[in-house]
Amino acid sequence: MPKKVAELMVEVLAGAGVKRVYGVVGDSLNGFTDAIRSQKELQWIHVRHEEVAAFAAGAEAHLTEQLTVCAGSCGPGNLHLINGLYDCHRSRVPVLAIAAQIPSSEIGSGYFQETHPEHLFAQCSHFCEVVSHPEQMPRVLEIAIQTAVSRRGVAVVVISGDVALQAATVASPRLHFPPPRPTLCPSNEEIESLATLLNESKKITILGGAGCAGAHPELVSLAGKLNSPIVHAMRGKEFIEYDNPFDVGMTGLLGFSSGYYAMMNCDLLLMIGTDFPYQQFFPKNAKIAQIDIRGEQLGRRTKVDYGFVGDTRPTLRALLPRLKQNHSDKHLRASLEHYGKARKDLEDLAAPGSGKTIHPQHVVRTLDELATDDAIFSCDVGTPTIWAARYLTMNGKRRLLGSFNHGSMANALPQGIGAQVSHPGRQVVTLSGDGGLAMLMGDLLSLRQLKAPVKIVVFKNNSLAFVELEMMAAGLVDFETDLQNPNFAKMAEAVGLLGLTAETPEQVRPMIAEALKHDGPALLEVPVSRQELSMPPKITLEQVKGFGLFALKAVLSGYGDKLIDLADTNLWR
Ligand SMILES: Cc1cc2nc3c(=O)[nH]c(=O)nc-3n(C[C@H](O)[C@H](O)[C@H](O)COP(=O)(O)OP(=O)(O)OC[C@H]3O[C@@H](n4cnc5c(N)ncnc54)[C@H](O)[C@@H]3O)c2cc1C
Ligand SMILES: Cc1ncc(C[n+]2csc(CCOP(=O)(O)OP(=O)(O)O)c2C)c(N)n1
Ligand SMILES: [Mg+2]
Repeated sequence: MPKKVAELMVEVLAGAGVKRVYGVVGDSLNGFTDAIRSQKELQWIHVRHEEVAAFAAGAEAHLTEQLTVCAGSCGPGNLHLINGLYDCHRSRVPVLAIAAQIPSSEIGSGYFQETHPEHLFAQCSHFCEVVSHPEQMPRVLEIAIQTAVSRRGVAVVVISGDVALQAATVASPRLHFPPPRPTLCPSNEEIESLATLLNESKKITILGGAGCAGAHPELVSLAGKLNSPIVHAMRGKEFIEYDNPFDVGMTGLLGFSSGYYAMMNCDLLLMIGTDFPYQQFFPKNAKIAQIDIRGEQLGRRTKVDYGFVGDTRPTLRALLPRLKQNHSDKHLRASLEHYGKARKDLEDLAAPGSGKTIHPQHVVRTLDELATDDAIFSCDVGTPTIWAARYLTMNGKRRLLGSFNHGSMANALPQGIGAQVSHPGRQVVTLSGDGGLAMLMGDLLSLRQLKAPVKIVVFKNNSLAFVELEMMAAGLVDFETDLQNPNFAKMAEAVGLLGLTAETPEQVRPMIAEALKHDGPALLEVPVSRQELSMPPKITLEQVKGFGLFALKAVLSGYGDKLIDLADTNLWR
């Protein structure tokens, strides 16, 4: 029997090191899923919504740095992948999507379930092509894989079910090499000029991001030579913050005032592997140098005076021997002192709370203390992102997943699924919003079916609280942010999970411990206070005006107490 195109596809994927395909089956995918069924190297991970498949594949790709695959059947099936794929693409993780297409003879007729995935996915992929003839396989799939891996991001292969079932014309995969790992470093002259610049500057601050992964010792040595504080962007948290005597926290709305001031008070800002997006947090008068592996990233967020293309680790290795010790540590000491104060204020906010009020900060602080040394966390977009940024401690083994660049709600549970399935022995914990969990709640069912012992902590503030914050900051009265929630713990029990509720501050610790200890998936809901907004590190006139305006409206609406609470706990600290 000649090999079918679908069988060849599976062989190519397995040869490229793919372990899992996340998705939902469907007629147009039958050839592909049947080819998976009849072999052992690739596993099909059955979820309940294709968006979850894409997020889960992205989480696996982020954690393993390996190509991961998701798949959807024709029309609505693969259309559901789209938001998750956007997230993968913007996070630059190598994910391949197989988008099945309607029968090839019907394309263009407005047939049942007809869409044009090559148009739909064009914006969220580096490569998106249709296979309409068996002779295109495996070449098109191999180009897709190479593109996803080398450009880091999404590639999409669109294929009709009937084409996948045809006889392959090529017998086996064409590519037989491991993923290339070139060393990318600025030229000697460029390194020399960067060294001169750094040697001549005294007040230097480093802003590091996710592109510093794998270069922790070099980064810390660099800061030691330059006596410079290190500020990190959110996606750099897991790679930069730990064991780092130069760490002064994050900047941005969710950051620390210390991160903000360290950047604003320097003479030279050195950006390394970061695409920190918020322009208003960059210094206006300092010189700025930027190192990034992608030339197109240079100057994307701020003016840049010196731009270098290089991989962080080899670049810093080439740079370090050329650097002189900076003997002035005033800037560093001031920044560290400031950080100490900002941290202490945040720790005070993590107090257990009184009566029945549970502070979300306390929940995350406790979770941070009780979770294992190599736990994998995911946090929903919304206030859980704030608590994760501020209260989860990274240590080089723990990992943190979020939808940080795309900013999509409902990411935490799907990413938790991908993390757990690909790392069966590790503790996986989601910080889920009550809005975020509800958005893709169907996949709670997958936890049981996949025997994935993910622990879900639900921050039940009965609100879309982050948007409430945004509305208040804009001087608006909050509108349609209320959530009428079910009893999530009972619901979890009904679908076969352990369901727990921490009703008082005293119950938080024992309940988290119980959930973490449970040998299976567990959901812990915690009713948390609704107005625990975070402190913007810099209060601009615009923000004060916004809050002031809100105060007026809020009082008129009878919300005055909320605002006092907000000002007390956050803004003026
Ligand atoms: C609700 C919400 C609020 C947020 N608030 C904040 C906030 O207050 N502060 C904050 O910091 N973030 C915040 N974020 C996250 C923010 O949107 C960005 O995702 C984040 O700042 C980007 O972090 P990064 O620069 O580390 O990562 P990325 O944006 O992924 O950038 C990484 C950069 O490194 C480069 N790179 C990759 N590999 C290498 C390598 N080997 N060598 C050199 N360069 C490399 C890439 O080309 C890229 O330019 C928030 C997100 C959400 C959802
Ligand atoms: C898919 C999607 N829809 C809407 C938004 C806008 N948004 C950002 S945060 C948020 C509220 C999140 O609510 P919840 O999950 O309950 O977290 P909370 O902020 O209440 O802790 C909304 C609606 C978004 N980012 N993504
Ligand atoms: Mg909420």
